[in-house]
Amino acid sequence: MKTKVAIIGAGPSGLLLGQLLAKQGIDNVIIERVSGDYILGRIRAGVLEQGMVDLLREAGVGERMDREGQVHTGVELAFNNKRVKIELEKLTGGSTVMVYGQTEVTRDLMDARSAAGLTTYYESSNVELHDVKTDTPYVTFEHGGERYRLDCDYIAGCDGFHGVSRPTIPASSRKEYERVYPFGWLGVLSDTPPVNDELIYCKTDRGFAMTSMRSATRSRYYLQVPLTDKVEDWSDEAFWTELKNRLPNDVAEKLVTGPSIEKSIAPLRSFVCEPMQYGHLFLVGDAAHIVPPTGAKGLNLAASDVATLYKVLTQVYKEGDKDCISQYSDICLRRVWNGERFSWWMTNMLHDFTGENDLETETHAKFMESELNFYTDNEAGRRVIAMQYVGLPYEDLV
Ligand code: FAS
Ligand code: PHB
Repeated sequence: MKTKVAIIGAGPSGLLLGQLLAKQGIDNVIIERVSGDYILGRIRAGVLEQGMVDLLREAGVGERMDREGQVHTGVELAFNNKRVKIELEKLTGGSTVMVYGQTEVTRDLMDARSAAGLTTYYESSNVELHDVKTDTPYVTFEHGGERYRLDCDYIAGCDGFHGVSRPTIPASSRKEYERVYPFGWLGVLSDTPPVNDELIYCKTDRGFAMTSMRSATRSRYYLQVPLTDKVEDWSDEAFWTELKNRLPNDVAEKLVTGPSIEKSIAPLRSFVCEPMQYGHLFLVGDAAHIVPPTGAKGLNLAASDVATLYKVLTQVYKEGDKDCISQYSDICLRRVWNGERFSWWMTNMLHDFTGENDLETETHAKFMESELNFYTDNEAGRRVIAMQYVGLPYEDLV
């Protein structure tokens, strides 16, 4: 088999790239490890930056998002018995975010790919990338009991943090940066009306909590929990009780509880692999970087990687310009590190890092308390938060 671009992974990165390339007539094949239903069962991001919204519309999959998504003009930070509104639209001169779940983005992309008759090999195994430093790379994989070889010009590694693409780059040719946080996020999805019309990030002595939503009838809530916790340790009742303990009183009073339809614990880490390109292999999204979800950047950084790779490959195939390939990694990494720093900063300001009688962490907590007060007490500080939350501009090729 032969294609122009082999895409490893049918998450949002792979599907969005495949859709955009197809619109330019650039043939591509996606090879995915699990089933489409399994991917749709993973509950992840909820907030889309304007750049991602625009990209989904450009890919021709924005119709349901525009109909069912919710445009948000602000978010709230709650701490020290006060609620501070970060007026995104006002502070950035018009930028907003769209609340529309990653599950729905993925579903729209899957439906569009299927309708376009594009090839996706779900439930593939033993995926291996070969000769990525040559002009004739190829992928081998097993599917339906058969072994396949896919020859291509380029490989897009959209296979997430645990994928096969990043390890294909020799350890001597890549540098990995990482910070693992000493807690996780316990998330619950419930078919209950959201407790507040905007997201609230709550910092409390009991730990972080967050209120979000997927629609007017479906809510998403999070609690900071120790890494030693297991999801089976948390009954629905225990979750709702602790959430109420961490929400501002006037919000807790309004909380509508109900059975969880999804409940999971996600570890938090900051991670970046440099470079994001090796020969004819490009790393995209979580395959190259991970952020703690406190800044709502994970999915959005994946989208900006896709935008850059889409520009590069369009330039290669439409203009015959291969020189632009060398720009991919640097352009992506400039925006990735901005997202990493913002996510690390928000995580440090809003979570409880203190250990038992640990002066180091208690001193850190005092610094972060002062940081949060300083940046929320004045409009310039709130503008710094707002500019990063809505997303910094995408960079064009030079
Ligand atoms: P993905 O991991 O989504 O997709 C990679 C795909 O590659 C998967 O379908 C996988 O099955 C496949 N794959 C892996 N190995 C393979 C192989 N060897 N061969 C073929 N296919 C292979 N981001 C936010 O912005 N907000 C959030 O609240 C948020 N919450 C999250 C919660 C959790 C538990 C996790 C894990 C992530 C969360 N994220 C969040 C980040 C998340 O949204 C990612 O940024 C997003 O899924 C990135 O998309 P992809 O790069 O496509 O990677
Ligand atoms: C979510 O709705 O899942 C969500 C929103 C914002 C975040 C993290 C998660 O920062």
